Amino acid sequence: MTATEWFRRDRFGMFVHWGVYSLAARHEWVKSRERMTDAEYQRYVDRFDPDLFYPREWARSARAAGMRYVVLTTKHHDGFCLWDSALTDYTVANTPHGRDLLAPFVEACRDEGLKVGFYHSLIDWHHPSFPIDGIHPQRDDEEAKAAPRDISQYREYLHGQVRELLTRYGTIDYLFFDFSYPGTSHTWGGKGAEDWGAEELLAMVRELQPDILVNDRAGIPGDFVTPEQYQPSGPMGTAWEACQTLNGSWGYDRDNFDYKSPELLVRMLVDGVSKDGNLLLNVGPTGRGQIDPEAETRLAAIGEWMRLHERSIRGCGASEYVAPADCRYTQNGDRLYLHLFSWPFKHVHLPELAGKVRYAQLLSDASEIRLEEADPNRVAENTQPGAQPAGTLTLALPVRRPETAVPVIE
Ligand code: H79
Repeated sequence: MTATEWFRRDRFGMFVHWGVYSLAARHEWVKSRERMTDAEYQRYVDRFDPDLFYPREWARSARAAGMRYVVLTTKHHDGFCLWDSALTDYTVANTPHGRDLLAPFVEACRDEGLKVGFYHSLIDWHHPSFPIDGIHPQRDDEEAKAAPRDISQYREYLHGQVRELLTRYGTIDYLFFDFSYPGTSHTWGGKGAEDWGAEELLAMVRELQPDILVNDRAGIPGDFVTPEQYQPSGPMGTAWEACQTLNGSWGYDRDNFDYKSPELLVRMLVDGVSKDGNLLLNVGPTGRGQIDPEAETRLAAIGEWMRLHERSIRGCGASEYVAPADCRYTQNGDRLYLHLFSWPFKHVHLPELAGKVRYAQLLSDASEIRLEEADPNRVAENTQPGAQPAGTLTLALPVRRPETAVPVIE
């Protein structure tokens, strides 16, 4: 199986944003938002002691939710490293916890049969050679801005750290670089492929991990695209993945209760698969290392849905047929799954499917759904309201929506 094959089959992964910003508990951009100096931010580094870090529990939660890969932030924009890098002291080794977090994470994922992904920030708000631009925490510090900063030194550091990540932990299946922001240089002092040495960086990545999948945010094409909008881009057939938060923040955000409902999260997954895409759904564990109950509740609810409907997600992709309003099709071979985002009254009419369907059933309980095809000779003369055009297949649904229902038709 090629790398892209597992990715397209699995469809659903867990994103984990975790670092010293989890202690601030008010968004992973807190250092930039509040324009903190390194000295001010140090209070979190000095107190990072995740005594409830049980990666096996993360992996079990992911698996139970129907996810098949997990992507952890090795370093976010704040520059703090979750592993004991030889290239900086700004790591977990110099916190009260004092030891590498990536090895136990990778092992836990492997033990639970999950693919392993690393997120690595291209942006670095700690490295002394990273130029201060419009999103940097020190953007108002004239003295800091006046000092020369040579990005080539940062580039070397970036490449060296990625080499560590891809040589110390065995096979890594997936790499998410984040992010390039070229073309807006007047306001933001944008950065892109040349700053990161992206061509050379990707060549090294592929040499060290020949089967790895790399995203497209280093400013040059990768193996899949990561659109910010919930809409794929690129030529037909391009693998893509939407990454989404549970509550609008990636890092643990204690006072934010703006959570998406489990129903909405399932729809996001379905909508993506119906367009041939993946969903990487984020959790932000607490500074102690736990996925909080609000997040766990949602993962469990998605898992309950997946228990009954996994077949309409895993191994599925877009259908050649166009789904009716408020519906999505996902398809696997000759199995077509009709996801109803709202429950119609008694009937759902499927254009173009007359004569093409042998059998239909509810996926949740395997109960038969009866098919109705209008007599083609009568269709032409029927001009009553609600008349369906020739070629339409009608499914006779129960009037009341069953608890969870995805009709499947073959
Ligand atoms: O890690 C998560 C976020 O912290 C990080 N990517 C996800 C996976 C992320 N945060 N914000 N963004 C990505 C996009 C930010 C865009 C903007 Fe801008 C920042 C818009 C305005 C300020 C980019 C930089 C465009 C102009 C400057």
